[in-house]
Amino acid sequence: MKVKSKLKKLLERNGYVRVRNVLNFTKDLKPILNDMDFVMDCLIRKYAPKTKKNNTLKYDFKKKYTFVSKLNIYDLDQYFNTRLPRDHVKKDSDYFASNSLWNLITHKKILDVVEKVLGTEILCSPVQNTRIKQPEKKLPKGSVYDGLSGRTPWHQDAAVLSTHGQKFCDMVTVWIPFTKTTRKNGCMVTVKEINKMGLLNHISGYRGQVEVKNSKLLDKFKPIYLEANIGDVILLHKHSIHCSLANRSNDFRISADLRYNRAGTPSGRKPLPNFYVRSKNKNNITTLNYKQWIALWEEAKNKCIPRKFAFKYPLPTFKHNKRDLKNLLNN
Ligand SMILES: O=C(O)CCC(=O)C(=O)O
Repeated sequence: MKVKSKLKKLLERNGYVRVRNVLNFTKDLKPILNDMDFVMDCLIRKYAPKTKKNNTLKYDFKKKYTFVSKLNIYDLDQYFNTRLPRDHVKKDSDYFASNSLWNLITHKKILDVVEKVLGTEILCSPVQNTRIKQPEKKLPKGSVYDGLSGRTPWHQDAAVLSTHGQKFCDMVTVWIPFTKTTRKNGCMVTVKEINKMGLLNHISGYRGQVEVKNSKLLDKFKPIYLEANIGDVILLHKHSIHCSLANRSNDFRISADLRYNRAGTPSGRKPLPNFYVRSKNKNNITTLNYKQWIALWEEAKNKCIPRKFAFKYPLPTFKHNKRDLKNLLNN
């Protein structure tokens, strides 16, 4: 059944929609920050010098994170993200899968919004991130263009899927701020209606970041700053070209980006968990609670260990540069 909602129309036309006041900070978001705080405590207990442990465990969230980020923990972001490490998946590979995050992923109010775009048959996509961004001036130089802790380069979300997923995944991104997000602290930026260009050629940045080819050309378009209040969510079309700015404030900017795909379309990240979160047929919903969700990730891990990677995707590269932004703009 084709979905006909105002929201979907807007998303397909503009490439983004800001939906106001969907979530409640105390009930829906703060529990996730609390769980991240717990993860930081575990990391401090494991990695901090003995003499500093007791004191730092009493720090508040931000001071603690700043401390933890200086401990030189390999792949620190992994501890705050619900995904397996991209490479070298091992039996003890850790990931952030708390009950609070499960509650967010399956939140009725989020699914009500998603249903207006994808229809009633909705799967949770394994392409999801949390992003804890310190003021850019506090970041090590190498992390400034790392999208989980620094600026995110111009890209389309469909570009980070398998070739099959790039072609056939019907997906929507739900971006959720845990802190008020402004131009100053690094909100996302997009260009209205640029999603209509379809999937473009991307290149790999200096740290493997996925970036639209010739992205400098986007500077000449009028930017749409996707500022958002706590409680709002921002929806992105899979072909929306977007990036995020530097955090030039003195405070943290924290967000999560969840994704959902329409049942019957591929996730683009096989064999990672891709399960029904809403369906008219209740028998389709087989992952009913947090523990079953973790079991799916552990099952996926066991499939990834022998092949040693969790996901790989070829950058979209169409022949003869025909999908280069540069060429499309000249047409
Ligand atoms: O939050 C950010 O910095 C970027 C998010 C993003 O690019 C995405 O969700 O696709």
